[in-house]
Amino acid sequence: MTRVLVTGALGQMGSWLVPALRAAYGSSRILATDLREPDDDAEPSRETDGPFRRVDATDAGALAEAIRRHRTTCIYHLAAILSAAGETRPERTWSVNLTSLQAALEAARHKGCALFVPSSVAVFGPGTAADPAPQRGDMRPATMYGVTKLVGELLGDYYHGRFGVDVRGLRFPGLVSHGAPPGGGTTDWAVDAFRYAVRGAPYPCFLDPDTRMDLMYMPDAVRAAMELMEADGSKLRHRNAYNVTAMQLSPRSLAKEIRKHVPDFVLVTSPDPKRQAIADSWPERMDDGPARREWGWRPLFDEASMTREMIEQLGATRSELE
Ligand code: NAD
Ligand code: AKB
Repeated sequence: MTRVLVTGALGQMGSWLVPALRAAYGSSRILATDLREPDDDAEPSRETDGPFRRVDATDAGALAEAIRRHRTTCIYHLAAILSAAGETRPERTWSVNLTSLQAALEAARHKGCALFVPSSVAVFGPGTAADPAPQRGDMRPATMYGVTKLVGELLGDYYHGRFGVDVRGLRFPGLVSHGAPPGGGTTDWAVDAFRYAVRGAPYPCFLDPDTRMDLMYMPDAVRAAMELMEADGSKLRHRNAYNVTAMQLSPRSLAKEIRKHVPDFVLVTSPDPKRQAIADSWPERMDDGPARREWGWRPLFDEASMTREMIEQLGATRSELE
């Protein structure tokens, strides 16, 4: 019987993954955990509709205890500091991202759990082919976040080969969603643009409008993670971690698509050289051929269907965004 513990469950991805896991396996079998408590002032939210426990994922003892008490069979380890936030505190990013990962790997090893670890397009660096970045290529990330994600992939391979732990991972591109806002990434512009658009406000974009980036709508990302964890392990040659992708957009092309729904929407530039440098160091598109071949990955959302749904959903909660 599948019983799941999710770390970093209150973040952008966890707030979608937890409800999807609860729908698939039953609410009581999914324990959501995070360093922070759910917002008491918020409406009863999807991520708190089931068991929640405050756990610092860098505390190996506390994490192992939560895993034991929940009788966990599978861990989704989402807790991390993302790229832009990571560059403001690189030492802390190393410490949080890798201390928590090692705690999750050790718990998975000793309790016999499967483990999902999200990686990122950030594992690639300026030396990688930009379009497409291969599944295996030049991996010299220019951010501390990317370094921790690449080390995480290697650790996953090591724990699988050395101890037989069933660790699996995906290299996500920038994830776009409504609900919990993004937490300090370089691809946050692709969410922010929608939030400004539904408020009728011009969006001060921190990137050059022609910077093309690899993106995916969150429902596809959540489905990818769950499908990978259900896939036949004997077929997974690149288990830590698969490139996955859905669409490639620049701020200018996304603004054009948004204007089909919000004709007055404008994007103004408000450059941030630090985040621009990070974006410029990442590939524009990843080659997701191995994911398609080895476990049947296919994205369902493109630019048009994602934009339609984002505008509809954010428009319905417009007053909360103001
Ligand atoms: P997020 O910043 O929105 O959420 C991270 C969550 O982790 C937060 O709720 C935070 O409170 C929690 N956290 C931080 N430190 C913790 C600790 N020590 N113990 C427990 N919880 C802690 O991030 P996200 O966008 O939801 O990303 C989830 C995962 O997916 C991360 O590993 C990230 O690297 C990866 N990823 C995300 C994207 C994206 O575009 N969002 C893209 C690629 C990969
Ligand atoms: C970030 O921008 O840091 C994340 C990511 C692509 O990993 N969205």
